[in-house]
Amino acid sequence: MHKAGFVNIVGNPNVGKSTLMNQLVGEKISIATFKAQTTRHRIMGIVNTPDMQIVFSDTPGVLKPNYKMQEMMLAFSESALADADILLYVTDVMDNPEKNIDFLNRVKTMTIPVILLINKIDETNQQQLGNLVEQWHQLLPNAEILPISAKNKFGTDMLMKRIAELLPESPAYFDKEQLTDKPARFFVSEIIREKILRYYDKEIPYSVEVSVERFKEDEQRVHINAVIYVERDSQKGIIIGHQGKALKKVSTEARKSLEKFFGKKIFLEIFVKVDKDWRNSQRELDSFGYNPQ
Ligand SMILES: Nc1nc2c(ncn2[C@@H]2O[C@H](COP(=O)(O)OP(=O)(O)OP(=O)(O)O)[C@@H](O)[C@H]2O)c(=O)[nH]1
Ligand SMILES: [Mg+2]
Repeated sequence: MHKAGFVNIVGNPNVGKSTLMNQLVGEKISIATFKAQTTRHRIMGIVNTPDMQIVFSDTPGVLKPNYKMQEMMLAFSESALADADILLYVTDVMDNPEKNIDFLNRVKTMTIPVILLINKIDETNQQQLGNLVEQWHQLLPNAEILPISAKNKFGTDMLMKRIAELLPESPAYFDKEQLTDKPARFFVSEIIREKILRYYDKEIPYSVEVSVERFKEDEQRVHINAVIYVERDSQKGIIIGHQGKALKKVSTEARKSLEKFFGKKIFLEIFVKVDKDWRNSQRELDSFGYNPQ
């Protein structure tokens, strides 16, 4: 008997969805940072064993859209409600359940197994956790509740065991060698964007998109040309920084991470361009790969 299915990870921003998926898959597939709205796409991470295939999907944190890109982000989160065999609803010990109550109410009516994960329990105590479990039990009476710490891998083995039990009987959906649904270029742009989330503040990380214009791989090396798109001229100046220092830092750190990711020497060239109001242009968003089904 072979089991396979879609295990979709949803929840409010910054609760640890991407950290969790990376731990469950055992690879750094999805970027995770201390800033909310890190994840913008639906990203699959696939766990394969001879008799099982678990297709995890990491999704953007649920939000109320203020511009078109955020509408696309929400659509990715919603798509994960449509095709899940098992839903992992992630919350953390600071989260406010009322924040996106409409989304939560949709989760409440789902008939598939829902596991509610209370993450970051390393940041709370027994009593507070007891209260949270009680509160969430009222909100999602049909969900199984599991307290975890994704960062410390606490509770994740038990979660994997439970997923394996709940997974439906099915042939594999993807090639058993496949680890994700995204191409190499996607990871290049995400790794560069991760550095931007880390090294710039205010609106900068949210005004940036990274596009990989050239990706040429041979035995020993990968040559990459990437463009950082910003919305305004002033942002271009901030990205580049005084005497180009800020961009140099991003470039150096991205190259190091890319070398780890690909296990090869990386030649990376990054350019900065202004693409006015790209976050509200459907055409630009399409070209950047925001295509929720
Ligand atoms: N203390 C603690 N921090 C955690 C834990 N899991 C994740 N974090 C931190 O929480 C922050 C957000 O993690 P992400 O995995 O990016 O969260 P996310 O839900 O994917 O966020 P978005 O993509 O923005 O919706 C990061 O700083 C993580 O290191 C945990 O178990 N304990
Ligand atoms: Mg994320």
